Amino acid sequence: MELKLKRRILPDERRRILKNLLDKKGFARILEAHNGLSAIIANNIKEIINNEILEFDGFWASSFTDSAAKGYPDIEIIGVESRYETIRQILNNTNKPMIIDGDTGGEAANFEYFVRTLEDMGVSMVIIEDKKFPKRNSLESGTIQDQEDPEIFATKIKRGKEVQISKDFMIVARIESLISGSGLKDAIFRAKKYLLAGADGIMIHSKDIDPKEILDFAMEYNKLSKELGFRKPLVCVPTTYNTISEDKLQDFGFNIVIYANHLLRAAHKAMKETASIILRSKRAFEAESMCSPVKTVFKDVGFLDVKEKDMKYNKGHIKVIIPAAGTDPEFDIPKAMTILKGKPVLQRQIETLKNCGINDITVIRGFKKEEFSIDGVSYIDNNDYDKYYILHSLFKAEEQMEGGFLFIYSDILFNEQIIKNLLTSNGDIILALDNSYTYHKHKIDKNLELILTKNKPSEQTRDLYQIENEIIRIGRTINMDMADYEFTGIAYFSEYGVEIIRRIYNECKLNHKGNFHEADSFGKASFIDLIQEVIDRGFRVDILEVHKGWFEIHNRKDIEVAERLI
Ligand code: SPV
Ligand code: MG
Repeated sequence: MELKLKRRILPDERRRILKNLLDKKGFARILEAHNGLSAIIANNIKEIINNEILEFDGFWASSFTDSAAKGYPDIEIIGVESRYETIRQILNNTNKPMIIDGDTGGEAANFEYFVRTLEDMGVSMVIIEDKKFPKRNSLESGTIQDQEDPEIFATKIKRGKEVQISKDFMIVARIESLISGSGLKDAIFRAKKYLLAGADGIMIHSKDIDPKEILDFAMEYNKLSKELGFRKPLVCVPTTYNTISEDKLQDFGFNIVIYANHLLRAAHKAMKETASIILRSKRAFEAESMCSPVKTVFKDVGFLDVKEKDMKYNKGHIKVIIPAAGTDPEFDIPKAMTILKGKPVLQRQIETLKNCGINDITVIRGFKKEEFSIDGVSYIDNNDYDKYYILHSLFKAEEQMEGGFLFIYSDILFNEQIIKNLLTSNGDIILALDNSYTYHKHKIDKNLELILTKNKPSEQTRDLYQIENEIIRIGRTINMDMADYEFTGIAYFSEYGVEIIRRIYNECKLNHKGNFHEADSFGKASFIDLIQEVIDRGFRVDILEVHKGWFEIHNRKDIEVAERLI
């Protein structure tokens, strides 16, 4: 899961993206945003069509939607500080470029300060319209649409350009001649004037449902560009003439297409319908399908990241699941209850976990469940432990997995550091792995759970930082000489990690037939068989490399060794 707080960019870096895009690709697709939430949606939405990833290249801070979202008409009524607040919300939640609808830009000295602040914030472009302050929105017919004297407007552009200090900030002149009724000729006359005053581009606006008048302008603009010997980006806002495609607009020479108000209008319609359904139904049930699930909103605004991190760093809240239901022919009691220097293995595990501040521990019992006499943990039973092995024991505690958990084999001893490192590592599924067995592998008579990783472990014995690596194969049948690591029996699952394994487990439970990786059947599957399935389905399984600090009780001989070690 991409953490929301990682979706960041510094102002200088963000500001230059739009100019680079226009220079390289010659086209940008822009969507309106009017607050943090709409910006999150505009920033992150992606569609894949014919192998092409489609997304928006940046945002339009519309004066219409910023005003409407605050309950005002679009008449330059909301002050500049209020505009900055909306812009800040959008910038804070995104990492793409931003174009500001600067209305008329106000009086020239005001505009200079506006340019200064927008440039500082990392905005890429401001578009100002050549109307008299205070303007009226252009889309409503019958409103007064007084255009500014072209000379005065050109001076405003020039003064704005003189204030900017970066190379990348752009001031675009928006021409309202087609809105005011002054016509194409006036529009082209103004375009020339504004470009010569230093405008970095021209936006031609229209509220006709037929794109003809803006296409005519585009053709004249191309001629004008030839005459001037340079061509600056051309911008349009296809709100009313919405049947023409981006491709066609591009063919006519448009470089930026702005979808200027759609997220606000969509929200407005959905809000009205939802409110009315609740009123008519006298309850909210009927409105539910109109609404995003609460969790989706939580996820988009980063609340689930917070929850996950709280869980990870506030160690007391991480849950632990220890499956201990199975049998081992060498042992006549559950291995977890084997006494090591007067204390059962499980008791020692619990003490280590409690020393790490972890108290929420669930143990799955099965074989000789009456032997489990330790307090301070919750027990769940897998009474069919002889038919359904460890993986199914784990999933008896499916509810306890919610939000993320630590998985620990019941027959291992480990120190606090492994747990602490696991809880502060990055990844949604992380297995703690050790490669020290490679130094004494000739002496090993056990069936280890071995691992192949994407990158070979470093020869270096000491490293300051954990190395990033992922598992590609896990199993008991991997050749010991080929393997990179041994699984310690300790793993971490984030909330998203849990979502992955739950989905896969439940789907396999319904549909899987025959062998399941190294198990004869899904019923006999082990934990590592599920991990292999997770990897085969394309999910990443990270590693935490540990050197010593843990010990597994494989057989009776190990008890003596463990007792010596304690
Ligand atoms: C806006 O989105 O605020 C605009 C475009 O200025 S329009 O509303 O079409 O005038
Ligand atoms: Mg506007």
